[in-house]
Amino acid sequence: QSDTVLSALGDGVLRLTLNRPDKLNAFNEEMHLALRAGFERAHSDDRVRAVLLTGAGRGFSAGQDLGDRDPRKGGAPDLGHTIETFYNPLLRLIRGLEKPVVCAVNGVAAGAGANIAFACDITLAARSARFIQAFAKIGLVPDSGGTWSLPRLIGEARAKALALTGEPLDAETAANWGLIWRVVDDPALVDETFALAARLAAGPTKGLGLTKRAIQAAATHSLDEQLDLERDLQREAGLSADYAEGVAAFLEKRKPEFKGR
Ligand code: T3D
Repeated sequence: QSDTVLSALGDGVLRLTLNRPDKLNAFNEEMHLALRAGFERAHSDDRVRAVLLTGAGRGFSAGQDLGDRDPRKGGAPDLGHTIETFYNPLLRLIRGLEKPVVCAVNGVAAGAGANIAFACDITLAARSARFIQAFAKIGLVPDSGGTWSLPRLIGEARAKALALTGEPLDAETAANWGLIWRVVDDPALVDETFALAARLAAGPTKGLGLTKRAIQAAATHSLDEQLDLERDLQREAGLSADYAEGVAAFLEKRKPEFKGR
């Protein structure tokens, strides 16, 4: 058990809080493993119906802990190995989780920290937050899916400008461009994102998970492939207990009680 990621389950929401505030929640190996364990739990624990990812202190995450990459302490590290061992599995866990992942960007999100926020399903940011493709400042390439998500979310021109300059982007512009869902006044961020995550967690999460799968698949599908996928997933959703409950509740003019099955 590591305190580099705080983990709390309530109202069906697994809240994962990056917790190295002195380092703006930069990733060291311990925090990577703790966050991975959190998302693995989200995959396997049926009580988890949604995840809320956020950071402790004034930052969301400053990406890789550069203190662990000090060239004065040894030879060049194999970053391909660290990406394969830590960042890529994390991205696959977030994208592959068939439950909503809400991200509350409470402050600066730099490097991998920014791109992890963009990989979540619904990302809200505090008005004071900013996003930085910090890789450009130290001679690296955007990772954590950044070269995939940025052009898809905001187009090649803006993606290249952000990635090549490393200029910070304020939260309001990030929302206007469609990089994130919404900006929230700083004091309201925690309550608003938790309320959203809890609302999703109380919803028909089986169907929400299938919806996530469908929208993500569209990135590589033709229209025909996507129509076939929609048919298959709708068949699966139509067999769920939540669908039966949703229709019954509508017809009986009452609030549905979804179970995520
Ligand atoms: O290596 C691999 O495995 C490959 C994968 C790479 C993925 C990546 O994410 S590469 C990109 C790494 N991140 C960065 O380059 C960002 C570095 N940080 C910054 O540029 C700035 O800190 C920020 C723009 C994010 C915030 O600036 P500011 O002025 O608000 O805060 P600060 O004073 O710079 O930082 C506060 C403290 O956090 C400070 O420590 P101190 O002086 O108070 O003891 C600073 O050193 C520390 N900190 C911030 N970022 C990192 C960090 N310590 C280690 N690693 C960091 N990334």
